[in-house]
Amino acid sequence: MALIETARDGLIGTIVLDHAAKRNALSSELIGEICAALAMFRVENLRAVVIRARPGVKVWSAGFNIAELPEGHRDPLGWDDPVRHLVREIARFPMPVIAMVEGGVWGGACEVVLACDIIVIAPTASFAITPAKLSVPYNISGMLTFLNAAPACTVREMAFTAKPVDAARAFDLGMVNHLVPIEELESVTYGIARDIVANAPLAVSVMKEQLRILEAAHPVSPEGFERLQGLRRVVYDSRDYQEGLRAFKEKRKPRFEGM
Ligand code: YZS
Repeated sequence: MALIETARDGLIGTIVLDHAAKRNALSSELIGEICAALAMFRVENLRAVVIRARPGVKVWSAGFNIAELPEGHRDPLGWDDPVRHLVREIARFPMPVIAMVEGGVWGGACEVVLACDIIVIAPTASFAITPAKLSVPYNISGMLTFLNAAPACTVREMAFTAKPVDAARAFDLGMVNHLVPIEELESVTYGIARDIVANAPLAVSVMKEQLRILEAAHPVSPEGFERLQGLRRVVYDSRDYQEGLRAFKEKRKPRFEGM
């Protein structure tokens, strides 16, 4: 695989993000490779999976591949977009998926990490929710991932400011399971994976699925759902959305007008 590496140690599988040149931006190609690796691990009946980047990275992942966002008048983060696929694959993977994180985690990658079952981070990790930087209408199930992972007031602050939350704060807020010194990142992560695979796989798998269903149990009326979609459309139909994409490609600050 060109953009990731995979490894196995007993019943534990590892996926290493390995596209440093693009800061592990979540292109459809990279996500396709992660999903293929998860599918392979599923067939091999592995009982825990670790998703990580190469040791020492400054950026764990720069988020959605901005070059692939549609130019306008089309939902950029619809049901079929690659990040949504990946989040669903992680949630539906029958065994726990552990994110092992050092470095910055941006936008869609922040959602991917928060969708993992267990998160272990080093002091260099940071997390940013970035749609307001680009004028992107984040999608509804993605907002739910954030709300399930952090207190609502934290999600608001992160979404409205788009500023990264550092490792210590992420840990204090309960967004991640463990914050450990960099030298212990691997031993703690794989120690948790070994504890999991020593347990009864059917019970673990069923509890994961129970929790997934319960976390998603937020009924929305048809009218409420249509309003949520309509609100998003205001953003992706706007000039600001096109300006956000153009500014990123031209490597300049965007000039947003609110329309
Ligand atoms: O110029 P080249 O070809 O070398 O490519 C550059 C960047 O353009 C590319 N790159 C990306 N390409 C596509 N999508 C991205 N998200 C992305 N991020 C980076 O990687 C090459 C190296 O980037 P540099 O900027 O030179 O690297 P560096 O100086 O180390 O800075 C790293 C960061 C991560 C700080 C910087 O690349 C950055 O600010 N990237 C954008 C971070 C971001 O805003 N991500 C959110 C993407 N949006 C989403 O996930 C959602 C759609 S949303 O917006 O709704 O949250």
